[in-house]
Amino acid sequence: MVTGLPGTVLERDGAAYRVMTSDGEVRAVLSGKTKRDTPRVVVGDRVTLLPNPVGGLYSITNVAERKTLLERRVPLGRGTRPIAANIDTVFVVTSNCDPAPLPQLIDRLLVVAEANEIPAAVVINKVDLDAGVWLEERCRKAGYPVFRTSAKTGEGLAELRSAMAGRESVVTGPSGAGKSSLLNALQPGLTLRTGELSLKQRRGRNTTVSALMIPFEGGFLVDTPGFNEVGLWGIEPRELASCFPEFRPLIGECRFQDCRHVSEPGCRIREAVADGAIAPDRLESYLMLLDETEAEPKEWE
Ligand SMILES: Nc1nc2c(ncn2[C@@H]2O[C@H](COP(=O)(O)OP(=O)(O)O)[C@@H](O)[C@H]2O)c(=O)[nH]1
Ligand SMILES: [Mg+2]
Ligand SMILES: [Zn+2]
Repeated sequence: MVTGLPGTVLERDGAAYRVMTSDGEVRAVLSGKTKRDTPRVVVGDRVTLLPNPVGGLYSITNVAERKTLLERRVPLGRGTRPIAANIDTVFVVTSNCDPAPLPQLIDRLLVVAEANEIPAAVVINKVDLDAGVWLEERCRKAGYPVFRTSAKTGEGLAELRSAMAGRESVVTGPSGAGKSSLLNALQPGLTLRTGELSLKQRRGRNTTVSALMIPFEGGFLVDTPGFNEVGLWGIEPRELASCFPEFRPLIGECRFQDCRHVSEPGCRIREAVADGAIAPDRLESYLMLLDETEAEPKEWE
């Protein structure tokens, strides 16, 4: 009886996969059974490998149940496509200034994480340039853990490192916030593809867009081209409010069961905004994203 070798999928490589094991990196293909059970193995999948008796590629004989799954919705009724499995945290990196933070952009990324049921955290970088706390307070009030960092002075890097150590993370956020600088400060020499080219530019170049896992701090970074471009496709307008953690306890408490929290009387979420319990610009983000989800073409459903 041969016991399987556990591994973590790093990248798809044609018909094969690059898999990290305790014996180093190997290449593997799906066994016939795995192909039937889990036809779409993705980066982050925890797999069991058996060596091929005649040498060559390993065989993936089992895929462990996924803790989390980042999925992209596909138009025209073709359902969803898995992108990466077992992500522990999505870190949304923003800067306190230079460029000025865009709360609605941060909220959009947080909603994408929520819609995929992946825990999110906010990293506020460049605190050496601006030590202000309004953004931190706003994000904490919404229920998110916040890290304050400076890639320049090293402030807050130890806390960020321990939050990432041994775990699987996605780092996303607007261009110029300091993502590359932060990751490089943690692990010098690191290069990610993320954010270097937009999806449109990559498509124009006819290159494959697929996720990649990079060993990092005893865990992994998921380099998924354009996490923000995973977008809000397929989020139902009525599930949007539940993607705002501080709204969740109030959903169902409004006078109307189908309250959209736009202008209905007896809306508990709008009352909470008026009372100062919910930040007004969080409601603004919700309303902006609601418009977007309601405007989506529906033919793919
Ligand atoms: N003062 C200061 N500048 C920073 C910090 N982090 C990044 N930068 C600068 O901000 C610019 C954008 O950083 P970069 O890492 O390329 O951002 P990315 O687009 O999010 O990857 C660069 O000029 C960095 O040197 C920081 O914590 N403090
Ligand atoms: Mg960068
Ligand atoms: Zn309401």
